[in-house]
Amino acid sequence: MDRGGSYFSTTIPLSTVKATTPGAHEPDVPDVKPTPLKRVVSGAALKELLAGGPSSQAKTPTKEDTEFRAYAHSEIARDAATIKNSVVMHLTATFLRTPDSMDSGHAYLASAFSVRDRLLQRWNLTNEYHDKIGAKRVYYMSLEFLVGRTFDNALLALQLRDEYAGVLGDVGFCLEDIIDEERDAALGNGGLGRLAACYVDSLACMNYPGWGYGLRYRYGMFQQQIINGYQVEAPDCWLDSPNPWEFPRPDVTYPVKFYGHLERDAAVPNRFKWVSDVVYDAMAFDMPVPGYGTANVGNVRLWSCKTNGLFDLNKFNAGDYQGATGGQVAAQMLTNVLYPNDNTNGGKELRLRQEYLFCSATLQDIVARFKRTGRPLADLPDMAAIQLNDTHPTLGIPELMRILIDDEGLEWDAAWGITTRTFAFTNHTVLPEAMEKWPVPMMDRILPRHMGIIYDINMFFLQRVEKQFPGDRELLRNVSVIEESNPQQVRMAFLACVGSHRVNGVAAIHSDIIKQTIFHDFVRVLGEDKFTNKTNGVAPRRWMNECNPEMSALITEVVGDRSWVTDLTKVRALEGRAGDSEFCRRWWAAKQSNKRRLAEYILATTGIRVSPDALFDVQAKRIHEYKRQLMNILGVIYRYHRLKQMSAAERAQELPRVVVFAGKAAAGYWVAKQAIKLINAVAEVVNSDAEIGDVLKVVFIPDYSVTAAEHIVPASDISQHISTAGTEASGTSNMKFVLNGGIILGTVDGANIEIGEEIGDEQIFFFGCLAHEVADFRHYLRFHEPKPDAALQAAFDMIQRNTFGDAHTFQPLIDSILRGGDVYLLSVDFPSYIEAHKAVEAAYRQHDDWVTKSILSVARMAKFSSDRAIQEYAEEIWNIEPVPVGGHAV
Ligand code: NBG
Repeated sequence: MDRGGSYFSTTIPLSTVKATTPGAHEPDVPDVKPTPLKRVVSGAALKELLAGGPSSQAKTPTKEDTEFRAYAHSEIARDAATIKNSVVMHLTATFLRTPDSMDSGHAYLASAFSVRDRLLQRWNLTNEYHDKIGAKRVYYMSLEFLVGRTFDNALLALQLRDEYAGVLGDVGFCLEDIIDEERDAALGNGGLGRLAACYVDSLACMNYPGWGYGLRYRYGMFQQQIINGYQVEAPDCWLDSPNPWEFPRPDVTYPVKFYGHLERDAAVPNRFKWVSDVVYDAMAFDMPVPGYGTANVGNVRLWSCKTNGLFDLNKFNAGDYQGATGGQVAAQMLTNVLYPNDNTNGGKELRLRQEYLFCSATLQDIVARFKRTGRPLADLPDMAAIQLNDTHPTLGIPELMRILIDDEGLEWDAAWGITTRTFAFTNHTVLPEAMEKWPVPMMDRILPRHMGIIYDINMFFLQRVEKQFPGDRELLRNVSVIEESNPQQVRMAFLACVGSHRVNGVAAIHSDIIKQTIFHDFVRVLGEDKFTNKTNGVAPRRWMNECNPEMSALITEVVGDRSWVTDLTKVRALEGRAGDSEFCRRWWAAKQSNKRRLAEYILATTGIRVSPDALFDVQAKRIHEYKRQLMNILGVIYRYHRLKQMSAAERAQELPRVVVFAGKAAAGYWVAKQAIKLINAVAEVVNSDAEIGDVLKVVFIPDYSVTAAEHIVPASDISQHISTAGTEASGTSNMKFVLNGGIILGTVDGANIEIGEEIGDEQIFFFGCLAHEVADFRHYLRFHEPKPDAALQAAFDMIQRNTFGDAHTFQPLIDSILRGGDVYLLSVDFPSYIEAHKAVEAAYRQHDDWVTKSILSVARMAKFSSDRAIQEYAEEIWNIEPVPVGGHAV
């Protein structure tokens, strides 16, 4: 059975999730500067306290606890002189510079290292405290953390931005320029990795004991250059200069085995010894995660494959210099590069080894930390919850089984009980091409012990299914972790589902779809309760407070303080001002100023001059067929066609528009890269057409990144989220754009639906077919030629007349619609897409109403805070509680 094809063959009811009101998890963060607290516990006293303090179960603060908290406050003083001293100290002692020879690069590094000192101090206290009271922790395992920059975020979290601006100003530097010296940590592709970054931010801000675990890639997401209109990839050597935001931990290093053979332990059934010569070292680097308005600092522990011990002196002495370093090179390869794929699964052997290195080091570390508590292994699920961010970390399940059985000597059933109570799994996609599967022979060769464990997991599971549904062989085949293809494949999503106690999707519609498609049979076997929804969210710290200072100031004014930064329900207060014309004027002024900033950024990055008075229409996300950038640019071409047919007087009546694209295509994704070429070809022609002028401008901003998004997101009037219904699991940029007062033009898909429910139909422009109609349309288009409407045909004609260069270059894009079955239904949705654009224009011309829409949207976005999402995970899946260290206001 072709499971991929069946994903879309069921009827999907639209979301009916109601608004949730996040609890008041975070106390108000006062604007006033706290007076420096005195250190009340000496280092020795602290040691004593740690040795004999409250029992590991105690949660009510004791006197010692209180002292401990006071100690947490006794940190490095916050006055200008101390800050200056610490910056100068790092400048001279860490970077061998003097204040006279300081350039902005070193000003950044010295300042960043001085901020890091504060974070590391809090990091230590947080972890000591959480260990001390025996807090249960969540471990968020993700192969991607798309963090972006940290400096500004840390300054805001520590509430030291003004102080650093002052100190740097005194020595002739502007803080904004210094902030620009930082390179993004681009350890992720797109939404999945950025979600992980928002989630660790929320964990820290909400005082939840929790760590992220991932890999420290030497090369992050490639840098995108646009040459002759084409995407060209260059390596992202982000670690070439010192990285202040990580702390190397050579003391935290684990051996990780590959290949080899198994030796059965005759005495204990199910127990094996895995013998192998290929052993690499995974070494930890800790990235502190600043918590806004709290003393808690979170952590992301990233593994780097270490090369020590792999230098072969014998080969070197024999003159084989390459051979001598061969082991080192092979080890480094494992954490050299982030796989730059988004929603695809290359199935490469190196990727499997990368995943295993990650899982093995992480599970060894978690078990070692647990064992330090002295509690029996059966208690592991009471102390640790592990969340699998998609299937990439699924090998953690057999790895924990291996550790418990082979290293710790547990029986299978006991180990399985512990494992399934510890793990939970988030699915992020329904796209068949993204479903991870590994050929059994490959897995068997690289990880022989894990292949055996997976076979056993599957056998026990299928025995249970057989008992429950006797004789239903099709069901057995459908739910088997091993796909009976040639060669057989391990289905990682099924393994994750069987080995976890909860499975969740990332938006209401998505969670419904997975229950009806990929996990349909599992719902029958394992029960509906195992499957749940956790709609994504975004961090208001970065995606409003940091990236949009002017609107943030207005929100603070209306709310009365900055408490909304950690409690987004407070932005509701804006509703009361949506009809206040003076407030609307100021709101619009903030939007205009963001648009001016983006116009400058566009000029700097592309050389194109755009008018901030035009409507800014943005689509910024990974370039993928299902996201339909092609539909957007065909719409632009149609607009251009119409403009060309108008008289000058008619054109003067048109609403000026700047269409902004940004995003990267996977290096091997040819069709997506052709779409980039088409966008740039159209931009070149349209932007230099004197007749058109400012009425239409088309811009492709190169090298989309978190930092680029921080410029782009606050400046949109509308943003496009136009995936074929049922294909975008959630989307998170849709949330960011609306939170920043932009309006969505989108399909009835992913989180667009819930955003619409929250902010109201008047605030969102929906178009296109519904998810439950997609299968029928696809079926029809497999057997009938698509019928482009006049508008789409006009766009095709313009391309085919060589308006944008040689038409042959773009014919495959047109063919994907006319001859390739139009899988993403562009021809079906195009007419309603054009109508939706008209509706947007009409609404934008009603200026006052438009501004009201913008304010009301922001006012109603509380649900889409990552704090709400994390609180749901914490309460409903992880069973963890906030454990604040030393109060909150520092
Ligand atoms: C992506 C989805 C998005 C979703 C993010 C975060 C993958 C595999 N999935 O719709 O495409 O917002 O995950 O959940 O990258």
